[in-house]
Amino acid sequence: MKILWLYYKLRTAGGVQYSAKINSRGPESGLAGCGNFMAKSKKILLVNPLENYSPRKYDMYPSGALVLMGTMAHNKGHSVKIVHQLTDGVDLTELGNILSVFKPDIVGITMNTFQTFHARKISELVKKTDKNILVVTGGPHPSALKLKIFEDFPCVDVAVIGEGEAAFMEIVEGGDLSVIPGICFNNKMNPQRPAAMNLDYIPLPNLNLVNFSRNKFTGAEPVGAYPTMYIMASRGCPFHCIYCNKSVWGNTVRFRRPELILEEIKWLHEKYGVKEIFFQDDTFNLNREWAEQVFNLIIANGLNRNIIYKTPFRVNEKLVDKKLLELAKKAGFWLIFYGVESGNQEMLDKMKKGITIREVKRAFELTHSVGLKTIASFIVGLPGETKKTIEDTFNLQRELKPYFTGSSPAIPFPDTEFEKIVIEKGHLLIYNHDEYCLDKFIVRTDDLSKTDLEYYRLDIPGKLRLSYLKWVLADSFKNPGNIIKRGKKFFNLLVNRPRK
Ligand code: B12
Ligand code: SF4
Repeated sequence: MKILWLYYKLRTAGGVQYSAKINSRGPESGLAGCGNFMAKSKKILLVNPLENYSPRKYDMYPSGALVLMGTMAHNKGHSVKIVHQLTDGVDLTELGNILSVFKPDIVGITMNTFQTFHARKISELVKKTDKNILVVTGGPHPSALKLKIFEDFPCVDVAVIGEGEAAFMEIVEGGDLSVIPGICFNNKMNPQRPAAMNLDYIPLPNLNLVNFSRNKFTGAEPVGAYPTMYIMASRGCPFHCIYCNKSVWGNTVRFRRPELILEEIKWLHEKYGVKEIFFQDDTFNLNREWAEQVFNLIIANGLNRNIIYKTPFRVNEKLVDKKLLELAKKAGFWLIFYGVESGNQEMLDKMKKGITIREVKRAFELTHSVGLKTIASFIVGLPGETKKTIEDTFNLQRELKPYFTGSSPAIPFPDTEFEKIVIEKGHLLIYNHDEYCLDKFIVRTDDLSKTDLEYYRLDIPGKLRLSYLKWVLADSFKNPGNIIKRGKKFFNLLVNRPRK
């Protein structure tokens, strides 16, 4: 009777339908032997690949995806190892050693579009080491590419599309790959998995899995205090900016319970000594009532005394006002990140940003008036960009007087409207994701060539050197260890400016 009950529990746990027919790709698929997962503790290696091109020595933060899924698998009794290739200094040879010693059943690779080259190399290495290891990938890039991922990544067995934790746990627990919703397997796409509406299941992150205490993660600049970590307090965004890849969280916004967010803050602070938290939500001020609850709980629990916070807000008049900003300030927020993107209204309209220049100016004035610092972030090279629109951006940037600012080249991420536009217009200059990276133009506009864009964009920091220098000096006093790193960056900015 007990055995029957256990069997029933195993079949129904977490809504997972288990099947004996796990290895549905058959022995010739290279998965022979890895199907027999049921009721056995698995060894899972999770890897955050290097970026295609990166000047960085360390990751800014641990991969939220790997920490989340690693924690869930660890809590279920599986043996989990997480590798950040960059921060841990793990090249392919070292990874080969890890594979030989750890002998994982599953290797999970997280992948955004700037990590394709190394993600592929890792998947190839895994299959070369042992073809029975199941290679699973997920993240914004596979979620955007869906079935096409197998063309570019022949050594990947399973691609998890969108939100990954439920699907991944089902894979780990031995679910039938041919029916698990939300995955691509065997060149077929299984039915979509609906977005998780209740996010209460998200566990407290086990940062021991990434050896967080050694404090190598640099944080996203500017950092107000170390150690720094981030929290995703909500998922999804209802806006439709043409350059944004939303293939993971989608348009339906879901908010985590403020009490559980508070618990995560306490956990990060008490267990790992975290002193700065970056709420990286797409728009923290989308739901005013919820944001106020979070701020009030932080204040009521005294978590504004030893921890500081930063977060993105939208500038829209109906979303931001002085009262909200004052409450944020009281809750220990020191920096608000605004995605301004352009100083030209037509450009904002074309990119469907849903904001006006007037709202931008108003938000910056209000934010500064309550004593909060700001980041103004811009994109150069979206459709319609001209010399004049970039000049408008310089001018707005100077007028806003942000504490920190920067611009990124517009990147046509897969599955975005921007990608469709540049392909249609013949403005996509390189169609090889391995070449995509943070600092390179791969598009042109009607008016501007790639070289024009490079030149005019670097002129933006030219106009803003003073503000950057001011920040570097202030930060160097607070964190002397960063002086050399920042100095180099500033020097590069001055010297490596392309000349026409
Ligand atoms: C936090 C964040 C960062 C942080 C930290 C990222 C990190 N270490 O995890 C920092 C500041 C470092 C960062 C940097 C960059 N980011 Co960023 N970032 C985000 C943000 C806001 C949230 C990501 C996150 O942590 N979510 C929480 C975790 C739990 O979710 P997740 O990573 O998506 O993982 C889920 C699924 O994707 C899936 N999954 C992911 N990996 C795996 C692996 C396996 C095996 C499985 C089964 C499932 C799975 O399951 C997870 C759980 O549901 C997203 C926007 C967004 N709202 O998603 C952008 C986003 C991921 N970033 C983006 C970009 C472009 C960048 C940058 C390249 C540059 C930039 N301008 O921001 C850099 C470079 C990063 C790099 N390593 O190459 C893009 C990626 C687009 C693309 N197609 O690749 C996004 C989607 C923003 C956007 N809408 O355009 N980013
Ligand atoms: S850029 Fe920000 S506001 Fe625009 S769609 Fe993406 S997440 Fe939403």
